Amino acid sequence: MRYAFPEGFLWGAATAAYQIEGAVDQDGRSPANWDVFSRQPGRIYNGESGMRACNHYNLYKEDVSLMEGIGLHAYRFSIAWSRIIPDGKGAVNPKGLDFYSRLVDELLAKGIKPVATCYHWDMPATLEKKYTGWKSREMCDIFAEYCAVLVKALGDRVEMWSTINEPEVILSAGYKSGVHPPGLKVELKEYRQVSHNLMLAHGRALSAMRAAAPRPLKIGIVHNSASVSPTMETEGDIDAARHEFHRLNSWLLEPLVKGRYAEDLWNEAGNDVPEIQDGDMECIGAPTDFLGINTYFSGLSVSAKHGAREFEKWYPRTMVDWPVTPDTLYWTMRFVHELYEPGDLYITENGCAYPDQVKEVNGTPIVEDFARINYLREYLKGLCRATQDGIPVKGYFVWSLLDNFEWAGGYQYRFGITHVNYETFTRTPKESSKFYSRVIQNNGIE
Ligand code: IFM
Repeated sequence: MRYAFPEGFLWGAATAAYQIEGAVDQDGRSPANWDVFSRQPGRIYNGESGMRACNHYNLYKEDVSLMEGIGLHAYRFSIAWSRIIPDGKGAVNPKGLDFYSRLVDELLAKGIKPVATCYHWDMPATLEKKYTGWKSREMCDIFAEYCAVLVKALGDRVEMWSTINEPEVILSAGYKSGVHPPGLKVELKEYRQVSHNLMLAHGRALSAMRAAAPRPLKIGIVHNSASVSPTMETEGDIDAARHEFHRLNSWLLEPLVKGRYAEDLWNEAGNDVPEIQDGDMECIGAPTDFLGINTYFSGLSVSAKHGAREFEKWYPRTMVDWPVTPDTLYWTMRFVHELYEPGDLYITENGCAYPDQVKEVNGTPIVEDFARINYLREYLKGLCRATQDGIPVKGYFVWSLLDNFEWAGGYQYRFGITHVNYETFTRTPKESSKFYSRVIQNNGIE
């Protein structure tokens, strides 16, 4: 059986600045919130940080060659704010911009489409300190200014942009569990205010980017969905799963597409709702060109009588202890499309972590990550089914091109289709990168 994707389907790989670049003191970059946070004892596994990471900042040409070898159509990367505007606002650092300009040129020279994210969790430390991150509404315009600088400089060559990566993780990890900067645990009302600020920052950035762009661009946002799949494909299970999906995702997603908060969730929030100013909702709900979804696993909504996201404990797990649930991409795309109708959709991240190791066979280093191949194959079958249902899924980005710094988890989790030796920075393509290469070549799965 062959699982064929629509013609023109965009196959890519994703990374993020702080997770791969290293070179934290180079070319005028100022300290980022993550540099400061990583230095605090007990924050990061093994006391690690992104200080060296994969040294992509200096090895970007090698990394683009790797991409070319795989046959990637597109590369999704993020931009380090502290390289571009070291003080957070005001003066632009030309050397910082120049790095991304060279990266983009290198990609284009190899026929790879650059896809840029303005904010994937790292901001200048001074900004975070002054405003306590996204707690302050003032951050919205400061962020918009930074995004406008980016499109002014790179918009002639980078057509596809997202403003913010995973608002939900920024909120839950930064302001609820405190395992990411700024390391806070705030009350629910304040939490919702931070959430509102973040969405407003997206809206303000969107309009500033459109105004500054040298040509029409495709601008969206990337949401990490809390996915839910029905256990059986009965009407009852599907309805229960859709309902649960709505409960878990609509607080952030409905304002984006409808310009208002979901009524049932708003009413349930009682007094813990954010303060909204005139014009906020129009700004948040301004039309985008696509919606990116990051998803790795789903909970199973067993049936209407359970009606909650549950995790089946006997499912196989990846190293991060996330269940392997191959239907995830199908149901996520279907529910997002049915509930929000956002137009073009992309899977902007999907993948898995295993403790991959390099071994030598006849003098050749190889990494036999067969569990990842299995994961990708089965998940992609689900995505293919979504395209066959007519859901407008336009592309897929595997997470990640490289093993990298997995935030509070440090370097223990290897998500890459390329192995990275963190001492020598040697890259070794894993067997999964060869599998992925064939998927791209065939535009489908055999
Ligand atoms: O590494 C992260 C990434 O930065 C955001 N999405 C999830 C990935 C895996 O945890």
